[in-house]
Amino acid sequence: MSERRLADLLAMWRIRAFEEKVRDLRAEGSIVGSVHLCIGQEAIPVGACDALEPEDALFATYRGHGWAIARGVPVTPLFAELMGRATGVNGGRGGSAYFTAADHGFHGENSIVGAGAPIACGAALAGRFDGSGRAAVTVFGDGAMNQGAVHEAMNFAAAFDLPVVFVCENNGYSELTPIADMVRSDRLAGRAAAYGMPGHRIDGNDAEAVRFHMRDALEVAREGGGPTLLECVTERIAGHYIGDAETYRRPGEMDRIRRREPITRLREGLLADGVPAAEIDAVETRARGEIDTAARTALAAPLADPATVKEHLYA
Ligand SMILES: Cc1ncc(C[n+]2csc(CCOP(=O)(O)OP(=O)(O)O)c2C)c(N)n1
Ligand SMILES: [Mg+2]
Repeated sequence: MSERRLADLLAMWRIRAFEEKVRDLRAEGSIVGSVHLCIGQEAIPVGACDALEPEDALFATYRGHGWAIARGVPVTPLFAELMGRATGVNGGRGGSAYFTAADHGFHGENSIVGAGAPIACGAALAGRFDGSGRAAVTVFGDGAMNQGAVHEAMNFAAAFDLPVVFVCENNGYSELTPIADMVRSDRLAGRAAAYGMPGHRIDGNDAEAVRFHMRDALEVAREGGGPTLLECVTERIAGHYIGDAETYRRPGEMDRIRRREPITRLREGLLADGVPAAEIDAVETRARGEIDTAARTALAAPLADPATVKEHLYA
């Protein structure tokens, strides 16, 4: 039992160490452009991706680095992508918010809020015709729940019994606006009933809880039972974007968030179960070592050649 949780801890540390390194690289100018970190939200991709099969299609948002890593995208070409290097997963053309890695079932980030949901319906529908048995997973935020495209996708998936899992990362904010200013009821999973599909509000800071519900939802989906909405309640420790002054935080909010964030909580659980502190801390050291090496390797690679700028363009 503690093996599984130590594996979750390593997977979460890989994402956190990656994100912290990205923050440093952005500050020193090795990464340019808009960057959104998922620090604090790591348990959702770690639990969810564990339940996916290689042929399943995942659609993430601009806050998608953690989902790519959990899906198995190697971190060296991922760093390289964010740094605009020729060795990046998309040759440095996608950057932080638009990369894709179809070889790993990661069908892209998307900076249009809620845009992944209808695309996931298309992937699921295509799977019905090509016989692949593929399920599709679309990830979006609490703010995206108010986008028309997400409503349309949920209704479409339900009406056609499509194998789609709608994963809402409810971190309580849309950019700088708290959810209480956006909706009258913040129980977002309850909306699933309106589409005739199951909806579950779960602890998004607990990878095991996410894995359990994801497995269940995928099983239903693969058996022809249609879509499920999983509202994963979490909190981001970083700002909305790098440079966000976070003046909207209430007094004591960050202290509360840090006490219940997934890595701290899992560490405390492992300690309570008698796992030695040295063994737990070695997990962080290992993850940071891997990430440092990957970042150094990526940084040493050549930048994308401007002469190739017109390649892969279709008009
Ligand atoms: C269609 C569209 N509207 C508005 C924006 C600007 N925008 C970027 S992120 C964001 C907030 C989305 O919040 P949420 O869905 O909760 O995701 P989070 O950033 O919290 O992960 C907004 C409004 C956008 N990118 N696309
Ligand atoms: Mg949000």
